[in-house]
Amino acid sequence: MTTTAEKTVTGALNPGPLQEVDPEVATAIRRELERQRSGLELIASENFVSRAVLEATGCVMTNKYAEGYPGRRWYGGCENVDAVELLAQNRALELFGGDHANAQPHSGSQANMAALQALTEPGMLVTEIDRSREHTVLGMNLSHGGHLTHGSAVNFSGRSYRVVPYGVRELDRTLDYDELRRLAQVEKPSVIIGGASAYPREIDFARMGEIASEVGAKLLVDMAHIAGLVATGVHPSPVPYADIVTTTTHKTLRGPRGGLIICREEHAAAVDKAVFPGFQGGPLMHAIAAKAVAFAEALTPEFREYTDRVVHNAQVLADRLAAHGYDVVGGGTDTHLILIDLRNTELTGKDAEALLGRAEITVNKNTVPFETRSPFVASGIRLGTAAVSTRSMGEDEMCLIADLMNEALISGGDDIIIADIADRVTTLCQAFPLYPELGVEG
Ligand code: DSN
Repeated sequence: MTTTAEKTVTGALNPGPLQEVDPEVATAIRRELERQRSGLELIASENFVSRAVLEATGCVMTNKYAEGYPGRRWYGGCENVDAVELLAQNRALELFGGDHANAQPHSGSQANMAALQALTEPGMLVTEIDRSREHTVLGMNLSHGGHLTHGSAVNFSGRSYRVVPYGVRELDRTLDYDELRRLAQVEKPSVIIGGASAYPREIDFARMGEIASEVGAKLLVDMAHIAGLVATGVHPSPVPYADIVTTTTHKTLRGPRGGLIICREEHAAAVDKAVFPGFQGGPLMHAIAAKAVAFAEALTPEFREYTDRVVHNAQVLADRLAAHGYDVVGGGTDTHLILIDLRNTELTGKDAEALLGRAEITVNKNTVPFETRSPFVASGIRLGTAAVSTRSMGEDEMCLIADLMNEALISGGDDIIIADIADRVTTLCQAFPLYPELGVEG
């Protein structure tokens, strides 16, 4: 016979720390913290969240089901999650303007699915045999800097709509708005999608809005990469010109992984319906709590200073790489992002990613405009300064990073040279500690 005390313990939550309960996962997390601390993170879509955002991401709201919206839930006990979701919505509108915010998308891709659904009439999603003109969407060509969800043939967007890609001019590899206008006039799309994931220059959303109006199309802007810069006015906002704006929350905006939609009042009901019950069930309330924290941080003057530094750092890094002879696509950058076309070197994007990785510099291979290689090999690398700027690195460090990258890229893969570069990268990173308050275990 068991005692009451024993019964309480049997089947109860194990109160032990992660290291004790699941040492394999704990070890992987500890190693990931160490990797982030000791290497240079130059992936343009990554960043490091604050301690407060991290804390909210790991909070007990992960336990709560809350299908529906604040005040209109399918479950009881939602008073606290209602409070954080309202904070997230209101802070998002304070940051970006617009009439309505939906903070529930689990990701940018799901935000884009919901936005496209909201902008197209029922029945406009097409089948393989019905790719007629009225279902057309214009989206930026993936290899010119667009995104999978803007019409790639392997994605829901390209499978569900008749997609006509637009892109950059061969001459200077900047967005060709005249060609976009011509395509819009010929193709008469229902929706034009603006925004990019590998385009370094400022995007003229006002001009895109004009083109959309001229042909009676809706404008959907995915500002995922530049959201932090838009929040502080460092990049012009799409919100005044677009019917719907989508974003992720974890890139330059420096929040938790997730998505967000801002829209005009006329689309609010359709957006909410498309997110839930259209594409998602229960929202991730811990992530929404962390989004609320990140939005509050982005409203501070410190965040404005941060975004200024992000762009300045990218410009310094781009200039120094150009001085080493690298071909900077678009002739430079107005954002956090740099795209290098390696076709004037012996290296593919895949080679460069691997070489730099061995030197503790993390980048991703990327296709470049007018690409001639497969996306698995690619002719370019994409860089971003959001994460290194969060570590407080500045001009001097950007010059050093460009020099170290160049040394690695011309090393021929020599083990001794690469090991020496990796040592210098680690020394640089140690001077800009990441999450020192988390200690060794994370
Ligand atoms: N995967 C993201 C990026 O790296 O840009 C976009 O979804």
